[in-house]
Amino acid sequence: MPRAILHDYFRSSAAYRVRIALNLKGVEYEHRIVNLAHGEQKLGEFRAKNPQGLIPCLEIDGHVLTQSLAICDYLDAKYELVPFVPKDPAARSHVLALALTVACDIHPLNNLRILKYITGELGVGDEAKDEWYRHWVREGLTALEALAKPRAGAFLFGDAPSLADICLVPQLYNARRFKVALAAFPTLRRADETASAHPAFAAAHPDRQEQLP
Ligand SMILES: N[C@@H](CCC(=O)N[C@@H](CS)C(=O)NCC(=O)O)C(=O)O
Repeated sequence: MPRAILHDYFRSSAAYRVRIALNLKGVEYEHRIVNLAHGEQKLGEFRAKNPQGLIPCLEIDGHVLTQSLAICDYLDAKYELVPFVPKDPAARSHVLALALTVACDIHPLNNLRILKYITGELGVGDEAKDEWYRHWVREGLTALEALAKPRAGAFLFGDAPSLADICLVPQLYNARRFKVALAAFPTLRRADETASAHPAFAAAHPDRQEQLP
């Protein structure tokens, strides 16, 4: 019996974070696909689990958990294997700052519902929508590069995977999909390359998930 059920969609970067986190902790899980392209996240059955109508949602140990970083925090509190944040308070704050730069200040501006709203209700064309996406990603990644550089190693913080890499890798996957140039971010690219070669990250990659139209 799987220990957990992840409500998932292959291209969702927030769900991708949780796939990585589950793999790093060695937690077995099964996927329940919520097809974002068909708006299934807004439908009653799923919405009863997450009133926000957003994925991911993780059912585990009798709990229904939402918000990818809160889910990562649950897994980290429960399983010691591969700690997601360092114990030292200053290092911990730094890793959280890296992760939150992605999760709070880049990703929410480029989420599906935001892009749909600006093209739908606000009547913005596809070209302007893509430029909106690229603008906020470039701005966010520029700050992230500067913030990460002094304390990065093979990974975004030091030489072990952390919550910062869990957020970085899906965001760079997304940036590439939207053709954001990444040449100016050598620290981020190095960490992404190291992390992507790690089996827990590799198994979580969208190309390794069920592909849906
Ligand atoms: N802060 C949330 C964000 C969740 C989120 O935005 N999920 C996206 C997929 S990456 C979603 O479900 N979007 C559906 C929509 O925008 O309608 C988290 O980290 O879990």
